[in-house]
Amino acid sequence: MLETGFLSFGSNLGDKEANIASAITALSTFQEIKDLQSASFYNSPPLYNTDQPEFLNTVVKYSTTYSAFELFDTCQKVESLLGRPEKREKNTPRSIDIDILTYGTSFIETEELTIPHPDLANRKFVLVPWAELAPDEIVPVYNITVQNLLNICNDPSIVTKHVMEKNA
Ligand code: PH2
Ligand code: MG
Ligand code: MG
Repeated sequence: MLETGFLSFGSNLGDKEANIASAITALSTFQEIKDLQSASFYNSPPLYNTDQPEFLNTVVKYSTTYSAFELFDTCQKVESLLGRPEKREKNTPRSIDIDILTYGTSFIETEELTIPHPDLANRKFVLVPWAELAPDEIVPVYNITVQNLLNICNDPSIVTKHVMEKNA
């Protein structure tokens, strides 16, 4: 079955733009993953541990024949491919972070994976690019649109559109 959902990408180590672009390209090489569609990239101040470099973030729409767990494994594979070590202190700089925001209308709660992403409603760095891509998408569990989640989000972060340095 083909499922549709959204992924969140973040990088705050090395060539952030290249890291996110390479991660999207790497995911697109799996035949089980189709129709990747990215929002613009955005600069955002680090949430939680503020003593680390600024992030680059985006959100990508996907279709996949993978189960949520297969998709999760594949995202982790791509993270390690792009030089992210398996063991790392929480909330320290990373070359790439790929999080599953939604997987169809699924609600999944296990030790290793929670979908929808438990923090999505508290993060402007997720909601701003997501609202650019799919403002009218109803977010499962919250049952309101991405734009409405952004409107009521109390994260004070200033998230700004990134000016691309390179031509793809
Ligand atoms: N990711 C985190 C913690 N804080 N802040 C920003 N701006 N962007 C992120 O991607 C991010 C963060 C943990 O995954
Ligand atoms: Mg994350
Ligand atoms: Mg992650």
